[in-house]
Amino acid sequence: MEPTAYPYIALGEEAREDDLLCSFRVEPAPGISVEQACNALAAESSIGTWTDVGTLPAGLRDRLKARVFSIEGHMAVIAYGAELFEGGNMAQVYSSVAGNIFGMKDVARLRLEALRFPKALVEAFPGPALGIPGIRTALGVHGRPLVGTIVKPKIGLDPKEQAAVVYEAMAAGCDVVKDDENLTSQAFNPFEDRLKACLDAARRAEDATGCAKGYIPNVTAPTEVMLRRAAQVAHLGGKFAMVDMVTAGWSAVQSLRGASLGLILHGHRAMHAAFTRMSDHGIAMPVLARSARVCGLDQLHVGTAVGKMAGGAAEVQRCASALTGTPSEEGSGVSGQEWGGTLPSMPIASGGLHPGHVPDLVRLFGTDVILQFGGGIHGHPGGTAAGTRAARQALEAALSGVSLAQFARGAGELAAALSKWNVEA
Ligand code: RUB
Ligand code: CA
Repeated sequence: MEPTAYPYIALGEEAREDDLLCSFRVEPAPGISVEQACNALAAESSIGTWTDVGTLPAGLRDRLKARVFSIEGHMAVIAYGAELFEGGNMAQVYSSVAGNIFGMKDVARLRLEALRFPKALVEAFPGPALGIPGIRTALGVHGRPLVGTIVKPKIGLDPKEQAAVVYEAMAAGCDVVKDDENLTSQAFNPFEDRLKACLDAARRAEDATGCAKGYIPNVTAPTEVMLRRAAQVAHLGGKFAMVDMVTAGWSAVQSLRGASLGLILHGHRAMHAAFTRMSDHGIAMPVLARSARVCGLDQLHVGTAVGKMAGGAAEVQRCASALTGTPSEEGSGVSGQEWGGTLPSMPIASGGLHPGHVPDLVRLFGTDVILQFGGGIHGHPGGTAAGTRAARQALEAALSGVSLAQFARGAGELAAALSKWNVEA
């Protein structure tokens, strides 16, 4: 074989079935060619370093090195052999293919656009314990999106006040009610007191409505504390637990999943936009969504396209299909993923939503989605219960193909919501 200045470049080679594939957008630093940058990326993200080392025999390098097998403009695809990865260790995967490389001087900008796990690696993780079918069974809701709310204010209420909001929203028609991402166990609202009060509220709402309800407590904390809190949720008969998956980290998520408590695990993604938002640097959100499903989150925030948070329809749909998709729906190559027996996770649309957005959301997501309104329920002029009814009315309208304006003629809460949030109907 011809010695080459760029031993990690293997243009034209085929990827192997059991390779982990990454598609990167690469913007080399001034004076660096794209080949040189890609070579450096492939080396650093697999087995190499900045210079030749005598401790790396050529045979070992050739067996384990990552291979850049395609470069088209700024886009490069790198293949990593399965041997490079430890089964069931997502932190190790990210430390490899999404680690040091983002800080290398050879690249001015670098974005991991897509990541395909080899099937055997997917199967080395547990995946969701319950997934979409388990969520639907637990709540007894089939054939329509779930409706949920985040208690607002984000933080500040005491356990009794929090539970009163939980009850009001559930009794009026919310399937699930959750804590906000920065509510954990502050002095004004200790976790255990809140958990007991809110699970009691959920039970009372179940009795009042005859429908199953889910309170989603945020258990995010240092891992051992988080696991204690989650165990307490299960012990007290809760159905869900929420983890802030980015701030807590993949290993925390995996530990929660590994505890096998029988809970539906809700992933909030606070902080993701620090590295998902820029189109030329960071990690694309669908990569996180796919990884979250692999790790075993049952449901995950993926954006809304129409609400207050950044992220357009194409990105949101890619995230949703990473959670729910089968290989044929996800495409082939780096964009396709073999899922084996891994259950689908439920996408959550949340962030700045109000009832006026519902028809667009149903068009975007179909029925496998949780529509989650915070301000868009509690900010209703008639309060939480009226806001919940308005959201359910909007959903009924959208599912029956009736315009919101028309439906609102016989639904006062929806009419008030459309007027408050200036929905042109
Ligand atoms: C939404 C909310 C969530 C956002 C985060 O409240 O509390 O934290 O969903 O965004 P509100 P994303 O409905 O009042 O805006 O889901 O995009 O991560
Ligand atoms: Ca929030």
